[in-house]
Amino acid sequence: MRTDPHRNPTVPLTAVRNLGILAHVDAGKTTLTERLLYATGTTHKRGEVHDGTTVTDFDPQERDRGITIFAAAASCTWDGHRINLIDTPGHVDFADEVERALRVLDGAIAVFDGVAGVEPQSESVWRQADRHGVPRIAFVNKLDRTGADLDAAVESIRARLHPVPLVVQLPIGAEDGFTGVVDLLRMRSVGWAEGRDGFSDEPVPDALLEEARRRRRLLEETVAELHPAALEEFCAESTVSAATMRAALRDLTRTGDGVVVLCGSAYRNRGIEPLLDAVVAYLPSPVDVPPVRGLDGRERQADPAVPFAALVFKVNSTATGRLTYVRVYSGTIHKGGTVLDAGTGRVERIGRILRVQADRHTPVDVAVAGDIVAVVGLKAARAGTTLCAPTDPLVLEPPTSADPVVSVAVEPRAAADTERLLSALAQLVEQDPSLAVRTDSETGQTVLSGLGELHLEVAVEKARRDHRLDIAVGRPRVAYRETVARGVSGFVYRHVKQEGGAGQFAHVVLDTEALDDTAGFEFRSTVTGGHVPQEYVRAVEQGCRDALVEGPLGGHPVVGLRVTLTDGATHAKDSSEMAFRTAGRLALREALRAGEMALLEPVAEVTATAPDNAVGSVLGDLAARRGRILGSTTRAGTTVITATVPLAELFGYATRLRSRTQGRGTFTTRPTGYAPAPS
Ligand SMILES: Nc1nc2c(ncn2[C@@H]2O[C@H](COP(=O)(O)OP(=O)(O)OP(=O)(O)O)[C@@H](O)[C@H]2O)c(=O)[nH]1
Ligand SMILES: [Mg+2]
Repeated sequence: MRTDPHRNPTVPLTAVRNLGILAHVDAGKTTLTERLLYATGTTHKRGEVHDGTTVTDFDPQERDRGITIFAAAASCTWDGHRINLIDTPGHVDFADEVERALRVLDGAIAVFDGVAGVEPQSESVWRQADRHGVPRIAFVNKLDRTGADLDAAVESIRARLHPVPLVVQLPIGAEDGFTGVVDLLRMRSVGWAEGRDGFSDEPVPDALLEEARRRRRLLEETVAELHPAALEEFCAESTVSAATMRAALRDLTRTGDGVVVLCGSAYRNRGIEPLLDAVVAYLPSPVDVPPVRGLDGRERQADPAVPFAALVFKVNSTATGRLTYVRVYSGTIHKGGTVLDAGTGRVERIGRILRVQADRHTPVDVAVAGDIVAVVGLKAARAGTTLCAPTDPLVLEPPTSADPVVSVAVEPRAAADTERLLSALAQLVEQDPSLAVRTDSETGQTVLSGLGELHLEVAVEKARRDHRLDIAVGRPRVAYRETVARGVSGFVYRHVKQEGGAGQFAHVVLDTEALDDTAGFEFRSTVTGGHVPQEYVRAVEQGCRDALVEGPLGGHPVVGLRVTLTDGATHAKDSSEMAFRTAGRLALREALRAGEMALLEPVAEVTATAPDNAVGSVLGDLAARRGRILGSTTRAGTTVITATVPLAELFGYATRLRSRTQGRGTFTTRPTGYAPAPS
């Protein structure tokens, strides 16, 4: 029976599934989300991305651009379970939005394009999910497309992502003639008819029986190899029952040793109901995942009766007020109740609690462990803030955010709008922690930084639209770093101030050297004989960290450096932590100047696809952009080229690739860190 999720707030925790939809850009996440909502009776018409009518791509820019930019939540009910979904963006510039969503999910559907298989960003989000220990099932989408091939996609999952694929369906028909699947667990044929809702469930047609039996056998053998109970049954009975298989597949999903693979076509509405069954059967509920742990190591069970703890993963200012999206991990909150914002240390009142359906919200009175809701009334909470019971504080680990690598100067076209622009930018940064705003100390310009060209373009456009501002945007620039090319040893620095009053005395001796980890900073002390007491050593380290902010080459942050404090001296009266911190800062600044520094620039891995006749031209262009070709593969008249290219050379690449390939080329990028820049 179809039920309204909002009227069914009291499903037991074991029947809740919090899951994300993850994939490379354009794999079909939003379309799939749309179909999941439709199949569960949550919506009554099927929206399309290209018409701008989907539930989760509701932002005007998402509708205009046809891509997902912001993670959006929606929920539906299936077979007595409440499924809370988060549709995530696939474009790499919004990877931080995915990171924040992953932090609060218990499971995920990884979507793959049935033609392309595993694409670069699917690999990246897969690794992100690995890092968060989020169990997944795979959905190979777009089987209706010309060239779609489930087996090839499965092989690319095995080769590039490494879990053992556990394929539980056999497609019936191919490409335009793809009409259904054989369910290899139940050995039934499931079919979908054009233009009709629901599905047929019939015996496997004779023509497919042999192939279906072969694949079922293969699945049994693979599962038996990985799962002791399945192995036992397989040895005793020389087959594995559907019930044992289901239990084994659930276990393997949770451990990540295997990944259940289903297939279908979201666009054609095929394969959706079996996917919902698989979500319920294999993905964990909030009580199946390990309890959350505070930074102090204390654990909290997913239990409505224990003290409240929740993590904020998104903040959004809307016309109706400031919405704070939270995942409740433990306890219960009531409308009108109070919570402690662990970030500010202030107790705040929960004005309202909303169950979120993309851009529509339904007020509810309570939210319990396992829920994902939005709350109104919190003033300062940001993505990453912990909310907890004032009587029982706990701080959860916040999601990490990547460092901005691209920046643009922004200014209002009308000088009178300066204040409004600054407050619009402040609001953007508050909602998206991977954006940063600063004033350039040399030019006085306001500089907005983010993760990529598109990220900044979207941010500026949002400020334009939401605040009706006319904004001029400068050329994008990349963020450089500085590192040590040649260190110094035994660098002596004396910080002495002794005119009147309390003086300052700190004497330090430093070595500097390059670190293999080009992103890191290491500090150690080899001082002997108590020449520098421990608390002053710490102060020197702090001072060195202060100095890392601006390197000698161009004021860029310094990375890839090890500093060793080898000796020093104190003064009985005039030494202090402050004096040693200052000495550490000035000593390192001078030591870096005395050695040799190198400039580093951000580099990205580019994966470009081009029709065979344009490959030469695309390669030539990449070379002109200081690209280093890593490899290329050709399949069905299309060549996929991978190369590393300095980010600074990639501005405007989309337009160039389009013109060199008559609009048929596509590309994606993935940041890979920093590399030496030409001087
Ligand atoms: N042929 C075919 N096209 C599909 C299918 N699923 C999605 N598409 C189309 O693929 C395009 C991208 O779909 P989206 O649902 O926006 O993909 P997405 O993964 O949400 O993309 P981003 O959010 O931008 O990363 C749209 O034009 C869809 O209509 C499918 O099963 N078959
Ligand atoms: Mg999308």
